[in-house]
Amino acid sequence: MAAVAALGLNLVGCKPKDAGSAVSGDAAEKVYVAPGKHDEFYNIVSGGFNGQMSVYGIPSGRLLKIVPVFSVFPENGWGYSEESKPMLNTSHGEVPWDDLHHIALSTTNGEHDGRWAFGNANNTPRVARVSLSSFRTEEILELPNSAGNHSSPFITENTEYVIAGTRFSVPTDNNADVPISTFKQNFKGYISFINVDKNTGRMGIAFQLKTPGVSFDLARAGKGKSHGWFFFSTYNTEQANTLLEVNASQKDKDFILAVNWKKAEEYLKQGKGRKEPAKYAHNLYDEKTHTATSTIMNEVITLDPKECPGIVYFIPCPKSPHGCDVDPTGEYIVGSGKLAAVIPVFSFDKLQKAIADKTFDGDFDGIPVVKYEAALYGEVQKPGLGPLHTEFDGQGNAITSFFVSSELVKWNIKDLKVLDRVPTYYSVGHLSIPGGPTKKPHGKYVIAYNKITKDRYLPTGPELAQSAQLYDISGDKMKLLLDFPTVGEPHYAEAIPAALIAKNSTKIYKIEENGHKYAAKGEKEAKVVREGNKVHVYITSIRSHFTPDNIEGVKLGDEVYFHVTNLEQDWDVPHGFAVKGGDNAEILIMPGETQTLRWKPNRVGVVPIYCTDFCSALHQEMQGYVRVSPAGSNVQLTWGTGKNPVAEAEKKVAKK
Ligand code: K7E
Ligand code: CUA
Repeated sequence: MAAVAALGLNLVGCKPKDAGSAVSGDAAEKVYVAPGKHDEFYNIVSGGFNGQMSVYGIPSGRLLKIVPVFSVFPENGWGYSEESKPMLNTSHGEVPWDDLHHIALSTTNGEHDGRWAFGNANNTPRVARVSLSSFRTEEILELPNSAGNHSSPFITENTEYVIAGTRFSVPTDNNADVPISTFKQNFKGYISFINVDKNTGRMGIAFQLKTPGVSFDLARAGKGKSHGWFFFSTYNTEQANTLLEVNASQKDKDFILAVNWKKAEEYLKQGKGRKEPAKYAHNLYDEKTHTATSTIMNEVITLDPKECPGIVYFIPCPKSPHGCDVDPTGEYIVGSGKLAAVIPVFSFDKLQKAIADKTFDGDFDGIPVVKYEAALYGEVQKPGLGPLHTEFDGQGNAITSFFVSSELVKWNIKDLKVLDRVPTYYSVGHLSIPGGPTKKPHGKYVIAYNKITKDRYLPTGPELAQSAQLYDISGDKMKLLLDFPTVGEPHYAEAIPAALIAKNSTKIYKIEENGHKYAAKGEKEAKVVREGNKVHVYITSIRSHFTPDNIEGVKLGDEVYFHVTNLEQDWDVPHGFAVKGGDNAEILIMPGETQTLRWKPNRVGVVPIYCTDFCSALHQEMQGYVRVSPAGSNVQLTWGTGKNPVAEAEKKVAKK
C-alpha cells in the first residue's frame, strides 16, 4: 500500500513556484482583437465529458460556437429533433452522451485542408466527422470489439484513414462471456482503420487489427518518409485486469506499437482479412433531406498480425507512455512516459534498420520487440515531471506538456537540449500549436489545456471552468499572453488558420433544394395531416409568424409532429420552435431547413407555441396556439394563419 500512496502523491500536480506571475507588458496588445475584427485562427477544442466540440478564436480566446457531437444539446435540439435522433443511435440503442477527448483536422499531403474535424467517443466507442463548412456533425460511426475509444481519432497524411485504438482490451464481441481473470488468453486490443471518402468524407471500417491485449492510449501517423506507418503508445503491457494504478506500473518499460499499414493493405488484397460478425451503427446526416439515418452493420474485417508478418512491431518505451507524437519530418517519434524521467525520441530510419537486421529483444505475445537502443535516437534528459504530450513549432523544436511539474518545456529535436520552460496554471494536459501535428506547423502560439484551475478566475462554487492558456512562441522564450475559460473539459484541440475555413462557411440552405419528406417550401404548402393518431403539422416560419399559427382538432392520445420549415434565405436568421409542456427541447431551424419536434400532449387545453430565437423586432409576436381536445371529441382538424383562421377553415370544411 505504501507504494500506492507514494505513487498517488507523485501524480497529483503541484503548483509552480511563481504561480500568478505577471504577464509581459505587451501581452494585451497581442491578444486584442478589436471589435468587428476577426481572429487569426479557429481553435477546435474537444469538450471532454460534455461530449461536444467548441470553437474559439485565437488569439482572443473568444468562444464562437459549441458543436454538439455525441451529447444531446437542448440549445439547438441536437438529439431531440426527429432528424438528429438517429445520429445518437448505437448497437446499444440511443446513447445520449459521451466523452470526447481528441480532435483530428483533415489533412491533404500532411497539411490542414480545412474540410473536416474528427472526434472520438471515449465511452461507447464511436468516431464522428464534423463539417467545417456547416459546423455540424455529419457522421458517427460506432466501433465494434472496442471499449474506451481513447487512442482515437488520428489521421494519416491524406486522411486515407482515421484510426481508433481501444483503451480497454476486451474479449471479442462474439466471444464475450469469459471470466475476467482470463485476460491474457481472451482479451484483445483492437485498432480500427476507418477509411474516409476523398470527396464526401464518408467513413467505413476498412479493417480492424487484432493485437495482443494491452491498452492503447494515443497515436500519430507517420508522415513524409514514415507515411505508411502508424505509432501507438500502449500501457498495461503487464496485462493486469485489476488495480491498474499499481499493477500496470510494474514494468520499467511499456511499448510503442509501430504498424505498417501499407503492408496491412497488401495482406488485405491477398485475402488475409477475416470477415467476422459484429454489430455497430453507422449514422449519417444528409444535408439535402436535413435528416439523419442510422444503419446497423453486421460484419467487420479483421487482420491478425500473427498471420501477417511484418505489419506490427513493439518498441520499448519508458514508462506508462501517454502521448506518442511524430515530428513534421516524420523521422522522430516522441514517447512521453507519464512515470518516466526522460523523453525518449525514436528514429524512423533506425527503426527500419533494426527491423531489417532483426535487432529484436524477443517477442511479446508473438509480436517482435525491437531493441530499445536500436530504435532510439536519444533521450531528453531532465525535462520535467510527468511528460504527457508533444507538439512541434516547425522551427525544429518540440514543446512537451508536463502534468506533474505543471509546465511547458521547449526542446530542440536534433540535439535534445532543453531550451526554455514556462509554468502553466495548473497541471497542463494536452497542448496545441496551430498545425502542430502536421507537416507544416503554423506556429506562432501554443495553447495549454489545463486540468486544474483553482484561483485563476472568480470562484463559482465547487466546480470551476477548465482553463486554457495562450503563449507566444514566436521568440526564443515562450511568453504567457492570456487565460481563457473553456466549456466541458478540453483534452486535445487543434488550431487552423481562419483563411482555410471562413470562406467556405455555409450561410443558408437553399429552400428549393430542401428534400425533406415533410418540408413546406412556401406558406401555401403548410397543412396539417392526420394519420391515425399521428398528426403531421407542415409548418413554416418567416419573420415574424408561423403558418399555421392556430391549430384545432388535436386530441389526447395523439402524437403531434411539428415539421418546421424555415423559409428565410438570409444568413443568420434561424427561427426556434418550442411547445409548452413538451418533454424534449426546442428545435432551432436554419434558413431553408426543416426540423421536427415530436410532442405528445398530456392534458386538454390551448397550448402555446413560439419562436425561441430573437429574429426580428416582432420576434415576441412570433407565436401561435394549438387546441387539444379530449380523446374522442368531434372537434374538426383545422388550421390557418390570419383573420380567425380556424373559423375560416371550418367554413371551408363545411362547404365540402
Ligand atoms: Cu486528456 Cu489525450 Cu484523454 Cu492526455 S488525454 S491529457
Ligand atoms: Cu422567429 Cu423569433
